[in-house]
Amino acid sequence: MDGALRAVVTGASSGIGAATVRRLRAEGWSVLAVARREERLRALAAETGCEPCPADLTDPDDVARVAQAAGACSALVNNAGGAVGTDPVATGDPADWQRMFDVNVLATLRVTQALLPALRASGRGDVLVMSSTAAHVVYEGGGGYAAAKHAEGALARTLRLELAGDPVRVIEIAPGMVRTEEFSLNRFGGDREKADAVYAGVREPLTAEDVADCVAWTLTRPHHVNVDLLVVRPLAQAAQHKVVREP
Ligand code: 8X3
Repeated sequence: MDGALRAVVTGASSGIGAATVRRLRAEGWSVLAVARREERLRALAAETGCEPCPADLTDPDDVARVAQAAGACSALVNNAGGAVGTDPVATGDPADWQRMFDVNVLATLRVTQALLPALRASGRGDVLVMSSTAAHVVYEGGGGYAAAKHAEGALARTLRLELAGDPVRVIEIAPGMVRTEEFSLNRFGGDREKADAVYAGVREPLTAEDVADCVAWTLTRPHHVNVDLLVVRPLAQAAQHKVVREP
């Protein structure tokens, strides 16, 4: 691994983001870890040697600070995001939908715009977008999240077209069921019982480390190899609605 490689990872304070920071650091990357929660970032920095960069990606000034701190980087892992609620479209709260657009789509847009000059200048840049299987299929109660993730996927595909000829790959990873400490808990407003029910009886949902492994694999292919889209699900989830649950 070229010691000069430097990545920016957003949503780095937990779950897939934190696992990605650990994995890239273990592979010798220099990593700027971005998230809102400073204490968690500091702990991750003490553990891995990443550089913590506390920031709220819905704030343009914070995004400008991230770009400043990133300096000469070659990879951006747009991992920040999340789901809010499981209401049907008929009764969904527009504020939840707005929040999901802000943290998934607009955060990715802002950070990508801010870092593109550096990624281009690296001569071997990567914009990785952590979408979801919800970027490709819809399901009942997932309207707002699927709409935001579809938009994030559209951003990635459009950007790939617009960057044709530039030395910047655009990679989308779309994970299905991943059991992390916070994704479902946040979605259900902290209701542990509802969050746990998502994974009830499912043998081996994906872990954050499984997805970090995908991130590392896509980023470390020879640079002429662009993994456009990597869909990854646990073996127990044959499709969004086809989940094997053991009693
Ligand atoms: C998470 C996958 O199935 O909850 O991005 O939409 S799902």
